[in-house]
Amino acid sequence: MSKALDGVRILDFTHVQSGPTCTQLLAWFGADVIKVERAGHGDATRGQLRDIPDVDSLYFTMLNHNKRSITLDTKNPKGRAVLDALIKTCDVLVENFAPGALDRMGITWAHIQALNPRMIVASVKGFGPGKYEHCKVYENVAQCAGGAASTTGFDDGPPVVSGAQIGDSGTGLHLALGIVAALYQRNSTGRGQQVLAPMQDAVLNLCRVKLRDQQRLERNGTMHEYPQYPDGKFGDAVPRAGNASGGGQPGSILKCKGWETDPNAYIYFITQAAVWPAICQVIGEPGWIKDEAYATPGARLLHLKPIFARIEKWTMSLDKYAAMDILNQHDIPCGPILSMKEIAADESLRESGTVVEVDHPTRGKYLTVGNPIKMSDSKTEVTRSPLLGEHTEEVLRQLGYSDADIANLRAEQVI
Ligand code: CAO
Repeated sequence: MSKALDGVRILDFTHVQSGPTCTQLLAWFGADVIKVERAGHGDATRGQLRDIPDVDSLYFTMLNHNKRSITLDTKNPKGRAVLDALIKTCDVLVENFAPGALDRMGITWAHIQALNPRMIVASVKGFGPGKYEHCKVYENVAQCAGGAASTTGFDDGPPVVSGAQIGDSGTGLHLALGIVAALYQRNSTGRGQQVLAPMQDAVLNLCRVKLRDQQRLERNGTMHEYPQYPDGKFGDAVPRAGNASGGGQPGSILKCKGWETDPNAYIYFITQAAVWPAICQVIGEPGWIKDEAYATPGARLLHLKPIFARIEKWTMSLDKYAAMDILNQHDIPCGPILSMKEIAADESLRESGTVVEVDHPTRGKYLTVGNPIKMSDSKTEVTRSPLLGEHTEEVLRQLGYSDADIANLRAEQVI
């Protein structure tokens, strides 16, 4: 079966997490991704958070599937020549170096354009143009600068960063979309272009609803779906909303049976207006269906705390899966709080290829997250990440280098 991005060649100059998630997605869609790593060192994540001595870390292997790896000292003139040859033959260069690093290597936009005017150059940076454009940025910095941290957590606690890597993997997703859009536009223009996805901007895009709420707050001084309503106080910026549902359907995380010992014995429960009568029946409060204090969504907003306290009395009598089974029978939107242990064992996620077991020559079998985007005519097969420089000779031969050239480059530690 063909793949969506068959024939697309990616010069993958990415490292750590944000850039590699982008090129991994492109590889899963069928692109030939050639990861260029520093000779002798490789992507720093190969050695970070290792669980097995001298073996590529899960950090690296889980971000670099389906790629080829070559080592190259791009600051050596002979290494630069190899890089230039790659620029001439690839469609896209993806990088997430610190600001200015590519220019310092001599790989400017003008240089790339002169070699290959069809090349798309895609970059992740921490910030876009402006006062912070020269800053190095990691995940949590982006979550803080993009508005996620100030709006996450509880009202009486400090800002909180999310376990979801919205700064790194979230930006990688944004960049991948920019790249495929640029490839599509190139079909009609014949030209490459620069694609930039700043991490702050990507996080803000994912926090769009909070900028919506900032404006609602400024206009009305209150927001009725927030836990600060009706008893607490609002300040002049969007407050942290705990586990309140961000939309117009109030929701909360509620304890289930076993919560005293199991940190994940909880369920997310949404009091969707359409199923309010069913909720009342299920929890044993049929009188609430007609009671004026509870009958309408507007009235309920004044009583969310006692409503959820009553629902929790019911959820605490059941384990989260049993509660989910009953609620689903009534179309009441809910979801169990799943631990990573539970997700790793989830049969549906395994069947769909979102949780995949991969075999690696030095580490053995490990679990990874496969392609979360499913396409009917471009199936993803997850293959292991490459060893450092595993494909250096193969790629150099494809570029026309002879065995003697390759031996010389190796002797001079360029590869
Ligand atoms: N051969 C020779 N030199 C190479 C090379 C190669 N193959 N690959 C990289 N280098 C060099 C770079 O040219 C750079 O040299 P200079 O500092 O002399 O310009 C140097 O290696 C280090 O690159 P870096 O500054 O990007 O790396 P760092 O570890 O200091 O910083 C990070 C890491 C992530 C903070 C920074 O790259 C960054 O801000 N990137 C943009 C934002 C981003 O993607 N952040 C998310 C990372 S995932 O959490």
